[in-house]
Amino acid sequence: MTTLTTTGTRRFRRSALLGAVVATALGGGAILAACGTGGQGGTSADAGPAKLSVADSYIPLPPAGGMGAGYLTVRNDGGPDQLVKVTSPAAGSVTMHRSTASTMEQVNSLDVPAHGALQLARGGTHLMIMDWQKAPALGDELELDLTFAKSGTLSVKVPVKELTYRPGQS
Ligand SMILES: [Cu+2]
Repeated sequence: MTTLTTTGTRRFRRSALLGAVVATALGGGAILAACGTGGQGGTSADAGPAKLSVADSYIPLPPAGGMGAGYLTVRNDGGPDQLVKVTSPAAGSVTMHRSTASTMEQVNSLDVPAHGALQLARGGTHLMIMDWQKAPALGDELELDLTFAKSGTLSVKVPVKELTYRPGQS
């Protein structure tokens, strides 16, 4: 039955992800530590509150029952902040990933630079979404709740687009 196939696929994908998490624990310590100290550095030049907005968000249509990716840009017209958690009522698991040359690793936070932008885009930093409540379809708008260290939680509706979609296309 289809249900069994789906479960099998999901279990396989999840263990692949766990592998990535273990790899992060072994090799990513320096990166996480660097993020932590970056947040505490307290550069006085940009001490004001962050002013965040989200643009160009989309989720390429995931394969049935499969893992999806999420892309978006967090613009910031104020002081520095950090994206520390992402959740969704539409999915059981949303994690932040950073792509490296050969693989990708899970990260606990992503810097939103002062008067700059945090970009989650193809080939780079992205969201990994699993355990959908209901298989996403083209045209769906799925809620993502982005929690920032200083600014609290920002909820955005993210459209599901074709697999080949790039921002700027209609
Ligand atoms: Cu990933």
